[in-house]
Amino acid sequence: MAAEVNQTKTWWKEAVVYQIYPRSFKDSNGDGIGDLNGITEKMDYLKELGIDVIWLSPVYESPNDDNGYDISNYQGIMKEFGTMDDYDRMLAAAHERGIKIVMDLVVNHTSDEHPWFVESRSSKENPYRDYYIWREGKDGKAPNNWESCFSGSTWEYDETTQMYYLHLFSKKQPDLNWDNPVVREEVFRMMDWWCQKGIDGFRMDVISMISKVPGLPDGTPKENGLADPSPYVCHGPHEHEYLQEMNRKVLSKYDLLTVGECAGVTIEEAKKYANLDNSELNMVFQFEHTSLDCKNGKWSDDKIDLVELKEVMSKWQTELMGKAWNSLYWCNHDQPRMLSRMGDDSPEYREISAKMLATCLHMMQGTPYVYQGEELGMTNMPFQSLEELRDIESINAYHDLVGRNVADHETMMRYIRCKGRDNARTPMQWDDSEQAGFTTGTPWIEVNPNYTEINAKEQVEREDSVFHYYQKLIRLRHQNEIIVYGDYELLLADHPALYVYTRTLGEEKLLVICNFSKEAQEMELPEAWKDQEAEVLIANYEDVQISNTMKLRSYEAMVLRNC
Ligand code: TEU
Ligand code: CA
Repeated sequence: MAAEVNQTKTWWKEAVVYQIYPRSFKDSNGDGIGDLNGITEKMDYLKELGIDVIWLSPVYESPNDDNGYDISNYQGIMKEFGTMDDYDRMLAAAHERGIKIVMDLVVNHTSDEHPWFVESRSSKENPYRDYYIWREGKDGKAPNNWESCFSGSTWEYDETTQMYYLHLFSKKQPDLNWDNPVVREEVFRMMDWWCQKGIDGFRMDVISMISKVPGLPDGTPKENGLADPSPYVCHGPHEHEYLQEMNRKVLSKYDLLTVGECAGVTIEEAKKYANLDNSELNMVFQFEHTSLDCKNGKWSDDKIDLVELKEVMSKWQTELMGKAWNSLYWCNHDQPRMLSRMGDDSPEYREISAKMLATCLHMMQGTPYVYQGEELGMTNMPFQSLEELRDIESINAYHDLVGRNVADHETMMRYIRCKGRDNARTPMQWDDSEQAGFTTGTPWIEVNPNYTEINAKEQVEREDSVFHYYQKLIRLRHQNEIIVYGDYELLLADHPALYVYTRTLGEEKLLVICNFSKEAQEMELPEAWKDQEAEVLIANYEDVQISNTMKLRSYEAMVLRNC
């Protein structure tokens, strides 16, 4: 039976993960850049929050073209972040507190400054040549019409050998050639080295793109003449074969949490990646719910529609039930802050709507991920000028779209305020002292001016804060198997303002009610809940009244349990 399979108990199904973007978390030495010693300093804060696992965004040596997602040495630490000794101390500090560490594995590409690429580009005969994807030009132009995720062609011409190399991201991120077995062995050896060190898992960056369709065919061009390469690079012909090989040779030898970042993943594909037979990964990150506001393209100010959100979330909840395991997230370092996106970041409703969004996600089936600052209700940043931006994706898109007159400056800045990745990358707001207590120096990216109201110190001290609400949600998950393993069912699918669902485990039932709107809403309790005793497990207003006709206030959320 489906439900039974999902109840096979494993620690990573019961865990709550906290994502750290090290550059913006805590600076320990005043150079304006977050670092490993800063993370170690804050380990007790994370312990207090109650999380089980840290997903550490890349800390490896990197020229930082894409903030560490361009790696030049997989077994060395970025100088700005500290040393390998600092890393070992951080890992020990985490383990002492029962917190596990999941490393970011970025192996679709390396930095162009990685010694492999330096060798590879030096001559056609070099033994490292086939570590990357080199092609001859076509009629003096790029080998095909693919568009990079960071604007422009995916091909860069290299003078030395007069050929082009493929880069799905920036030109400083050449794609590795996974069809070369030697490349796979190198990657597996490196992964094993980290496992031997005692790490607890991997978050695998764009792992769905490692196998490309042979021949690298042209795609359907858009108005700028370039094409989305996704059909030829996502879940390619050898994708699952390579992951199974990785699983056999590395993952299966350790007790790890593995999550694949799988752009473009469908339910059918997810069932292969995250199959319960454990032959590939534990779970994937899907992007359907974070793409709902990209109808007119990513760079627009479209909004997420609640009915569509419910449809997408519910599809993943129900269709993976008993077949594969879900990950749950609203935020990460590539997404704008969910509070600004789907909640209400005005001073009046900020906390109540942050708690509502958290309730909605944390009561679902899957492993929840909390992105740094989300537990404080951190918001998007009011970026005004190009100079304030640091993200290569936003900066390149600005030059591309403004350059081609597709958008003017004001429009583009508005889009970036809605969708830009830097929204998530402003420094963590620790207290109300200068620079939010993040650094004693000048931060590498500006602090959000709202740190005087939104900061960790104030919230840790205040019982009814967003921080304490997240703490309670995490504790509830640890204490109630139904939150981890219960079946999910959506109610009121077409309601434009309410997200209501149940969880069921044996005789036990939860009813989750979330008002996504500022307006008050009325709702009839489902028949099974009418005139019944029910316990309020958690709620974002203090004085909850249960009645057959519920009156829900602005952004009100609650979880009821049958008695
Ligand atoms: O992101 C992959 C990815 O799909 C992103 O390009 C995403 O579509 C975009 O950022 C949404 O705005 C991963 C990392 O998470 C990201 O930080 C890196 O820049 C990228 O891979 C390249 O390594
Ligand atoms: Ca520092």
